[in-house]
Amino acid sequence: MIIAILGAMQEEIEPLLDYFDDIEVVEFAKNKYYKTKYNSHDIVLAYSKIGKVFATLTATTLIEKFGAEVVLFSGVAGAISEDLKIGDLIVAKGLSQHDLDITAFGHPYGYVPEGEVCINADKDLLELSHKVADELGIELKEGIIATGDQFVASSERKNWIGETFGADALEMEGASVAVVCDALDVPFFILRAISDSADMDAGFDFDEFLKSSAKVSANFILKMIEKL
Ligand code: 4EZ
Repeated sequence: MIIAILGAMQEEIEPLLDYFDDIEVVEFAKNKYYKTKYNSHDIVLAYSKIGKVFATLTATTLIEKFGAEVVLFSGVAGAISEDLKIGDLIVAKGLSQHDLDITAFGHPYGYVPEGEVCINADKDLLELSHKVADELGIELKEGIIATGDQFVASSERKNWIGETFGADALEMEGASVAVVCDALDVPFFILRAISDSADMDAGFDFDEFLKSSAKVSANFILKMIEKL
């Protein structure tokens, strides 16, 4: 199988690049794609750069140019739910765009005609992830992830996103990957480890915990691949 592993930032993909050997680098569309083999799989890794537009470009490229048959996202997120602490893992069961707003026309937040407020992730991959977590004794929460082109560092904004979308965590790429994979009919899995709580301390916490939380997420992705 051709497995794509996607992050937004170099720090989110670095632990995986360190893990694999024999990597071939392919440059395309002002980005680098890292190809390798693992067990019987072809793996293609990339970090998209931050935000919805870059994530959309990269997810589409991974599928249309590199032939990805499954897309696994690994990275960090800000917590909304009080249950999520720095370093905790959350997998998205559904994803919404919290900054998509044509409410002036009577539509709900996150909705545009012919789109969906929430896109569901692949059931089989979710099931597999819980199996992997159980086997390893790792706690893995499942919830809604909200995506937008904003680094959220305000309790007010974070609470609004939580209430409006029923979201448990927030970040800046997941829903883009969901839109692309849903449209192209490719199963996807969005995993995030918490780096901050999207409040006034978020900038500081993010800098402090980006690397350690990115590793937590990347390590889990490696365990998932063993089972694919
Ligand atoms: C975006 N990613 C953050 C990129 C920040 C600064 C140089 C995840 C994330 C996040 N996104 C972690 N915490 C967040 C927060 N509080 N708001 C939005 O996917 C780059």
